[in-house]
Amino acid sequence: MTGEQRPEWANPEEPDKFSTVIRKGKEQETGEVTFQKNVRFQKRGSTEPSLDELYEGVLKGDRSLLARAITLVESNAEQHFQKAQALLQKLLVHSSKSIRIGITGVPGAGKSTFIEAFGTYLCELGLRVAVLAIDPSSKISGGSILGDKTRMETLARNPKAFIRPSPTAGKLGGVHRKTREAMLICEAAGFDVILIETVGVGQSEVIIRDMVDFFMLLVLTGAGDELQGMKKGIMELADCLIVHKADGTNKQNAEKTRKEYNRILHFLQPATKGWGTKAYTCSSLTHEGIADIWKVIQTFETTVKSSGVFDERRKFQSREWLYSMITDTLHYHFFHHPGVKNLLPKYENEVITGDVTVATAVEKLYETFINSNQ
Ligand SMILES: Nc1nc2c(ncn2[C@@H]2O[C@H](COP(=O)(O)OP(=O)(O)OP(=O)(O)O)[C@@H](O)[C@H]2O)c(=O)[nH]1
Ligand SMILES: [Mg+2]
Repeated sequence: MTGEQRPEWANPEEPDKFSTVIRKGKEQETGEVTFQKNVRFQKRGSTEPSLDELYEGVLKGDRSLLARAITLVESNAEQHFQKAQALLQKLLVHSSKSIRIGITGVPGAGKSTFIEAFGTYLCELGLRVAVLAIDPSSKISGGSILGDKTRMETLARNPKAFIRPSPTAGKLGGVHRKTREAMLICEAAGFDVILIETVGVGQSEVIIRDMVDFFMLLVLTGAGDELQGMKKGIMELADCLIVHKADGTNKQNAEKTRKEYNRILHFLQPATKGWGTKAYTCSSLTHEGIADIWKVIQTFETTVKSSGVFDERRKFQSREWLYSMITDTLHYHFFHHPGVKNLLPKYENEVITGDVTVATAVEKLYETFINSNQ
């Protein structure tokens, strides 16, 4: 560690994520230690890359600038919002040709290990792979499911790959907006495959389904009862089911489970028009089945592109994104409106005590919001 630096173990690709700066104190005659005021902010501000530097850097696939561009769109600071949107606007024309793949499954299903094996395989084929994550629990835990970059050690070191831990929700839109925007940036940077991991805890599958072209569900071997208990809704979102950890003594069982899933899938509504969702087995330890899964995805891509379903889905997703951002923006501005903030506790109280109806309270708050916005 030197002078006024971040410690060497801070990630150089994500300097903004590490807020501590070690600085020498100034010895005064009294012996007290004081700190130079504002130096840290001046220093950080002056090293912030300009819009053009970020734009050029992303297009060139410069990993450090790519990471900083994503940090910018993930920032919850209001002054970064405009710059981030200007960057995205410039990059938008460059985003299009990658395939977006969503991966879900219960905790411990082996998603991270699968991404490590699958991503590495794709890199060996010469493809560039970006891994993003949506962590629905991060709001509560503050953690990140890809904090376990260690599970993806090989992939993280691969120059053809880029791994980004999940963003945390903030006031300027939730993790969904940030993940979508990070995805656009990765596409502009020329990544061929975008893998998005989310832990399957219910609602997150629907959100991720709305962002990707192909959606896979990782499941484990289990008794018939467990299969029946699995939510039909989740299976109906998937374009393929993978019975994972099909290795060693578990291999035979995995094959049996695959057949059982296929029987159930036969009666379900397929997630994508013109595509029959099927179950496959795979092991991320032995890598058996990994190549076949990529073949399935390629067949899927050809099928849905020629039928027009691929384009149709992307258009639908853009429209959905527009509406969800409108909702986010209105929500943000409404709850940050000074008048609303001021009156809300009063109306909340009156609604609880039964002095005012909910509809009246909403109408009054809405009037306050509208009147001062005119
Ligand atoms: N036998 C076997 N074990 C596996 C395989 N893939 C993953 N595992 C093990 O399963 C455990 C969980 O793997 P992870 O990749 O962390 O699972 P995850 O779904 O990402 O878990 P969360 O991030 O907590 O939701 C680890 O101990 C892995 O070593 C596999 O193909 N075969
Ligand atoms: Mg994981």
